[in-house]
Amino acid sequence: MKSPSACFLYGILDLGYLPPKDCKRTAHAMLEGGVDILQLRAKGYPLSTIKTLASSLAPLLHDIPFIINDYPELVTETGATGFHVGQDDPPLNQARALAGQTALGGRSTHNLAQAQAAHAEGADYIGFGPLFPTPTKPGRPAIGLENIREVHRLVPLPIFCIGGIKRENLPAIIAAGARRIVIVSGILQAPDIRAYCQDCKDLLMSS
Ligand code: 3NM
Repeated sequence: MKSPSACFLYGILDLGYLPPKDCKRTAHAMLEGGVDILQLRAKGYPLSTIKTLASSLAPLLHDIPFIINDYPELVTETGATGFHVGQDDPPLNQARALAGQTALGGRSTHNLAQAQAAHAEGADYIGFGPLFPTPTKPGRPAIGLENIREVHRLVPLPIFCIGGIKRENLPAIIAAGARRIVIVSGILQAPDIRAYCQDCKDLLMSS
């Protein structure tokens, strides 16, 4: 299994953009395009649907970490690798108690203090954003590019910049200091998901 530090392009199967029936096909295209770590994000879906879907996706992923958003209690029974939680969710040690001690735990952070706190509580990686306003999390204030270098200086974890990232603005985000990124709508709305991921991965790996 790849460790988060070996991951650069983080993809999300977000059921706000695609129905459960399209997840396998989309996951394949993302993996072919070089996505290194994949999350299932299913806001508002019943737990039973998330459980069934995650269980059907986990075996496809082999050495790609498979992360479940919000539900650490589903990690073990679905065969996922880990969980991702937000700022309003319980401490990571509580989530790990549900997910199993070997589960990867990620936390969304929106400023430097939150990023340092996530490191202190034992997160395996963090999200840092949203860099730009995004329809995927409407109303969330953008934090811009100014603190990307500083968060990398302060926090010795894999840091995945997120929020409003597209292939088009990726060079500017990399120039601002990002090494790892999450893209949700850019990938899921691309006419050719495999090619889109490949382009983004090439940009990340050549930086
Ligand atoms: N978390 P897109 S921003 C799921 O800042 C999520 O924590 C964010 O979607 C955070 O690539 C975000 O479509 C949405 O902008 C990212």
